[in-house]
Amino acid sequence: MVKVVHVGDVHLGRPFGFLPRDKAEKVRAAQMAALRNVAALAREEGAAAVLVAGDLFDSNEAPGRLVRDVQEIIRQSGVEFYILPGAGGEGLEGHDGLARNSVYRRESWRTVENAHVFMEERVFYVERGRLAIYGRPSVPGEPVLPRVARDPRALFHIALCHASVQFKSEIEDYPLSYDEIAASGYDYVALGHWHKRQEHSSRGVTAWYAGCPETLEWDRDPRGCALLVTLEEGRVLVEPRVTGEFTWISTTVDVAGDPAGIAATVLSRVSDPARTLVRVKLSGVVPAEGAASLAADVERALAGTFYCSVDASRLRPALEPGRFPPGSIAAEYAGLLLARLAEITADDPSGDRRRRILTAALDKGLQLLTGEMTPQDLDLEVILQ
Ligand SMILES: [Mn+2]
Repeated sequence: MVKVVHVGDVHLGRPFGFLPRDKAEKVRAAQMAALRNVAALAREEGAAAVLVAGDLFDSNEAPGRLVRDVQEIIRQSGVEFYILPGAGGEGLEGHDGLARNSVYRRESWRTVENAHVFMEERVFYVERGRLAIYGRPSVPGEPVLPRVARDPRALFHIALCHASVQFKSEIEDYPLSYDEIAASGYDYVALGHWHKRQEHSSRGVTAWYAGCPETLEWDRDPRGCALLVTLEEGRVLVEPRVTGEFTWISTTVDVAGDPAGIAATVLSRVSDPARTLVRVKLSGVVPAEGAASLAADVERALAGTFYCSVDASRLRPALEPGRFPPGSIAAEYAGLLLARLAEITADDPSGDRRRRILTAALDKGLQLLTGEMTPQDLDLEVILQ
């Protein structure tokens, strides 16, 4: 049995420009803490390696002090780190890819004996050759999975890959198909590039995105994780383990209630307000001039959270029956859903849920019908990279 810890997309040094400066600083410190948590997890589990599937840094321009701090965490961890640079080749943009100014070309990496970077396609052997770890830096227009020959004496074969799984046809940046995953024959493919934990195993080959060890934005994993991967003969076990410090919660609340009630609804989902970033999307119907003051009131009521952002852009004035021409699809659609909403009575036990669903259908449907939203926007709400 061999264990490894898989992470990716750490994005150390990210600016978090939407946050006030002092809070952005704290989230960057949490990213560093998450990296220490990853190392601690690997030590506690006796993992043979930490695999970083690209984007360890947010940018090749990472300040020298940040790079030294990261190297110090790795050096002191006592764990072997195998690091695939992010996408982007010579002369190409890329978070921490192998451009001329690549963060991995800095001399200081030579002093970190337990950091192993895939500067080209190659294989590293660990556990006295029992485990082979393959990687190939992603370059546009080229296959993303490593093709280097396999040593049949190794018991387990793992590939690191920074790519986009083609779960649908329009995905084009560093594409990786399910057929390629299945044909690769690896025991495990450690994927990076998408910031949300998800499985993309294909016909017997186990493949996962680990998401981010510290969450970077809303609508991804609420809390950052690493994947603890246990390889046994004929079996691969993948378990998420929390490494993140902050929780990111995004929620849509109907404005039928007052600001205190809205805040209470949001807070019922928050266990540690001081370590939670909350985004509240207000939905529903208000008089046009009331939207800004309602947003401010909700923000004040949630001041006990680490950070709170209230999005009032989805609020809309009451639908006027005359807005859409009679007989048009929009008028029929709005009329149908409004009639259904009117049928829900206060003593209906599932009324709140039904009201939320119907209101969301009304909002999204009318946005689609009026062209404010495209079907692609709806897709993106489901799977985000
Ligand atoms: Mn990334």
